[in-house]
Amino acid sequence: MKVVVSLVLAASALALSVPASAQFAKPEDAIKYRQSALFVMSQHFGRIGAMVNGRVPFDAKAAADNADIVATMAQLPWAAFGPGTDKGNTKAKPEIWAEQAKFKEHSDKLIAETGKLAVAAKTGNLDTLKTAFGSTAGSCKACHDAFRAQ
Ligand code: ASC
Repeated sequence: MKVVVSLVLAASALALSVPASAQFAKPEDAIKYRQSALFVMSQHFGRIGAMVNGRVPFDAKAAADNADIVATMAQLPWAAFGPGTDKGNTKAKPEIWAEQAKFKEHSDKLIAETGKLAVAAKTGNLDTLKTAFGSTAGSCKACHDAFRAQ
């Protein structure tokens, strides 16, 4: 039993120490993964946007739930921009790999802004949410302008 436990612990430690880019079986999987994470994020961000823009009535609980999902999803795409994932069914510009520090600034900014969005949503105050939504959208746009092809 002890041996089994040790083996399981060793295997998990190994899995955790493998670089994130190596967690995808093939480059297409990494591309599909990051697009999926960004798509799910945009769906939930869009639901907040509909409230912020008055297209649907403000529902504080729904906004907070959506913002938590956005903040979680915002952490996921970046590990899937590893080496060799620049070609294929992707709008990712080569600059992502040529200017990695700048790209990381953008992803760190999104993670920070979506964290603030989740906090803002929990206040239940629509104006507070609007401000955080605007900053988050600005972060999405800045990265797209720099690093996503049309
Ligand atoms: C969205 C979405 C984006 C951003 C961006 C904000 O809902 O899908 O890519 O917001 O349009 O400027």
